[in-house]
Amino acid sequence: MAQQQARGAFIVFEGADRAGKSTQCQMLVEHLQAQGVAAELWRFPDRTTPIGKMINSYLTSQSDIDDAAVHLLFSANRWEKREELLRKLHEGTTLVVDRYAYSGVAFTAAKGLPGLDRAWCMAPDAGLPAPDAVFFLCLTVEQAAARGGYGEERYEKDEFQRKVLDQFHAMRGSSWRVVDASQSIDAIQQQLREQAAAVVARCQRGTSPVGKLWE
Ligand code: NYM
Ligand code: MG
Repeated sequence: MAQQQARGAFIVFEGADRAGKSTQCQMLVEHLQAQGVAAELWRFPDRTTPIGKMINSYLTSQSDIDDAAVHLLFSANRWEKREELLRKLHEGTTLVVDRYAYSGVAFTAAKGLPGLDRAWCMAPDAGLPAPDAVFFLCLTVEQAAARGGYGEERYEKDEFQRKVLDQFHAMRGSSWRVVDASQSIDAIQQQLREQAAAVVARCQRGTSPVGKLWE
């Protein structure tokens, strides 16, 4: 029988822009650390790497990159972090990750370009480590708009966000926990803490190896 090994949990936050992911991720990591759980906050795109710098320049409209090519850069940005991500998990560190491959698929597929359908968008991420849980912060475009204007980055427009949301909903799987992001920050955080505690405990028991996308 394979030896059971305790490891950190891989928790991903997804949702459209302005759903509150970054705030909630930050609060969850601080809470876990206060509970004595080794935990780190990660985010994709990781804009600090050379690939991430190209992505940042695209998102801030300092450069134009072909839609297929930039999709592959977002994916490559996850692949280049794969080894470190797995190492951290196996060292026992829980990773709370602000966006992952689901954003990659949703944002490109939402463009509705010929040839870049959902299956094409999913292909480059196949085989990446799969998260143990996806927390989907669910907010309608109207609710997001009521929070004030979007930022200045590419994709931050109502019509496009609506298409992104449709893509997220089409991808929702059984490991997704859908959280109503229109609640108060504290109410949302409370639910996330309970869900995260269960996932962290399951991974600490060492009975669930890290899976692979899109299995
Ligand atoms: N985004 C993010 C993508 O288009 N593809 C991806 O693979 C990922 C991870 O980048 N509007 C988009 C979604 C966001 C933008 O993300 C920047 P953030 O979380 O606002 O820094
Ligand atoms: Mg943003």
